[in-house]
Amino acid sequence: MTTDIKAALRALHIETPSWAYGNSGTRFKVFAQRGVPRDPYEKLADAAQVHAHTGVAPTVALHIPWDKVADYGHLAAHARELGVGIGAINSNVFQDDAYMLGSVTNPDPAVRRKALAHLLECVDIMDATGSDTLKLWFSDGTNYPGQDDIRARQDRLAEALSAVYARLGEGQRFLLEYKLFEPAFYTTDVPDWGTAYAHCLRLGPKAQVVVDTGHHAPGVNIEFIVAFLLREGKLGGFDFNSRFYADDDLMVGAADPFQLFRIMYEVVRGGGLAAGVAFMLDQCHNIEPKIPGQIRSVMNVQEATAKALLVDRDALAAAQTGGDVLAANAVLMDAYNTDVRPLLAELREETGLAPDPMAAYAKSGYFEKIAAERVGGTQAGWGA
Ligand code: LRH
Ligand code: MN
Repeated sequence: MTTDIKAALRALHIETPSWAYGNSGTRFKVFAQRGVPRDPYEKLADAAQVHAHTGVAPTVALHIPWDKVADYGHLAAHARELGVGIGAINSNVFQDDAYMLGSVTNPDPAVRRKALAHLLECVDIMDATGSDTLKLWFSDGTNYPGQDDIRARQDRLAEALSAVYARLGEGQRFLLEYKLFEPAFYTTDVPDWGTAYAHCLRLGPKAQVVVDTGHHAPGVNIEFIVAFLLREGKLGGFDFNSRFYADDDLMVGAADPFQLFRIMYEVVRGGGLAAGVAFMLDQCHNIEPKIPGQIRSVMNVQEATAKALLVDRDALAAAQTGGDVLAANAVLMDAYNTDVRPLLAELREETGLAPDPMAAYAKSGYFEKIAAERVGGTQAGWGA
């Protein structure tokens, strides 16, 4: 049992987002922090620290144009030298003035062509970096009833998605991300898993859904969505974070570790650990130090996964089949209430890592080094 669990945990692959290493905030304030990267190369160097201390964060998601460089092949080679790889390429059709009334759903065909051109450019960047995943999130929506035709916008969205789908090469896929609201406050054109799923189903196997854990209405049972999409072969990945209210983008597992456990249990139960599901973090460390924030987040996913792997499936199945509600619930709670930190510390030591990645990073002196070196220039953030 433990050997298999350890093998599954060793194979866990958590992707960190380049933008988590830059400055981030809210409309009220973006707080600058010392040592923040000034370019994608420095972001990769910080991401490599997270992998060096956890052993399970070998790829980094890029966001275009935040991570725009002259030579993407050179950036990918630099990543390899650092011991990491380029993961999902994230498109950005939410920060250009042209997109005020939408990007691919905009009433103006010229704006739609501009947005589609960016999405296709992102596939070119996948080719140049060796990435096999394009992540599509559309801020598109409306703020007032009547502002635009809900059905016509779906037609425009479907047209753009078909064009991107047709451009995908061998072994490439796109993940369509949904979000209930924000920045639009009346309709959002991809507001929920059903809309994303329907578009992906119509397109084909290279189109899957990404579940951002901060993108649901309060009270939505996310693990049900996970179980359903896995069963359909349409769960492409996660944008992990946590929230108390809306799209807070806090550290995954920080606000609701039990929810993360329930989600990872459905992943384990549905064979999602070996189904090409991308476990990506999508977070903003507005007030906490960035690299330790990512290390803690990776550890939170590891702990939730270890607990999910500890569920006694036979006892659970017996209780479920026997209709023994309390026994079935107890099986899951036993796993959740198990302290898996000693198991993970042991696993790290067995793979030559320090048992406590947070302590190891703090002792490494890396922060002091980058804080001293990274003076001047423009710190990275959510601006191009
Ligand atoms: C939108 C989102 C999307 C990203 C952005 C950084 O809220 O979750 O995944 O492009 O955050
Ligand atoms: Mn996201």
